[in-house]
Amino acid sequence: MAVTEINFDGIVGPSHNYAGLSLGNLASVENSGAASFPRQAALEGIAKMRANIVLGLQQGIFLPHRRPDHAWLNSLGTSVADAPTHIRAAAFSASAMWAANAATVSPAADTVDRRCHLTVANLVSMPHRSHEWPQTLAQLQVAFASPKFAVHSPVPPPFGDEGAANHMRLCEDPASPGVEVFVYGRSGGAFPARQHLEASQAVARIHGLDPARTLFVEQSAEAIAAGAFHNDVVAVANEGVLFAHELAFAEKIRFFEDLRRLLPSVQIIEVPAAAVSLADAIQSYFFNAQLVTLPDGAGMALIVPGEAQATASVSTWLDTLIAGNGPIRRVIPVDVRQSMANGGGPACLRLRVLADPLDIDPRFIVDDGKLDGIAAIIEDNWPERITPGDLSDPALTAQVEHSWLTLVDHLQLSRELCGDR
Ligand code: SUG
Repeated sequence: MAVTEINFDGIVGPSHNYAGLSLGNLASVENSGAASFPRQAALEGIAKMRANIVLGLQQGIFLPHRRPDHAWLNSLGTSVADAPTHIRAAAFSASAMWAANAATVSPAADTVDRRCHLTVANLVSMPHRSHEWPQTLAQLQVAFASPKFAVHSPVPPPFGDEGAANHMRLCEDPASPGVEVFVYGRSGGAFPARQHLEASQAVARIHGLDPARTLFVEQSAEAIAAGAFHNDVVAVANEGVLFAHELAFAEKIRFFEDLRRLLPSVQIIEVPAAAVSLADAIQSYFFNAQLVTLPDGAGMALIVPGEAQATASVSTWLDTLIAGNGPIRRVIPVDVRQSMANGGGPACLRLRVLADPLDIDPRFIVDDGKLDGIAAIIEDNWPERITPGDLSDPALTAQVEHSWLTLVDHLQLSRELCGDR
């Protein structure tokens, strides 16, 4: 098989709930305390993967993390029964489902040793995400064990790294060296800037990127203040196309000049604030789309959350985009409502890796038949509904743990993922 883009989606874990843990993520805060539907959430994710397979795209999975995270609670001197409410909720969070935050990926064509490099994100800015990295690292080490890959531990705190959600790669064609763009935030606003410049620079060095083809771009303070807690809430790139909101970047003119110098063929599709306000962009999440290249020269498709078309300004703009005959030929809505209510759209749920699928551990690659088996386990085991108060109920802990073990066993990953954590 040839090198191709594989989207690895995080399967939504059985403890998916709305505890309002992410300051600066408007949906997470607004839905705090609401009832969640983990089974429905996970099945929505499976349906999204199936739709991508139908489009002819390669699909991979990452497993939910083992929750509650007893090891993390122990390291804080507490337990599920005794922990303060917000710490217990952090130990239960299913936030590893947002695979765009799992790692930053540099394809082999961009790196000095011609291996595909992955650096696990430390996610230190948010306590509930800061304990994801050990289990993410364990999975990536299994999935990408081939010498074609180099999997790195996270950059050390206090430098916040949120992975691919703040990283874009543009290129002439996927197999030739690209331009890697790292977007960081500057601290000091009302909401935390979760991606730090120092972390982005460290990842670029660790991956052996060519400094001449690597850009560090500041996210606009306005975007962060409006709720764009990651760049992928206001911009997305694919091959030679950058699709971004007008107010996404602090120094847009310089960024676009650098990009055009390094990649003269780049097509920049900017959405003016006059057409779609930042508030509408963030509320509808339409930049948090998967911008994918369809097989057989059918152009690109923008896989958007269903909410995008329900927002009048966005829907009008998308109609104009398609009518304009540009590189994006189709807009495809998907229903990931349960994830959206915690601030995660279609793009958050996946990590893109440019590689030969045959170089990846097959247990992490899926087709429709394999998704049938996973969906059956979700149907039979995942809790139907959770309210934050349920997190202290031992019966929920037992169900969440049993559900996870059943899936891991089914995928034959118990040996690797059921260590002594
Ligand atoms: O880190 N939500 C996630 C959403 C991540 C979206 N990812 C990307 N944009 N790539 C976050 O803010 C909410 C959890 C809670 O409130 O319980 C949460 O973690």
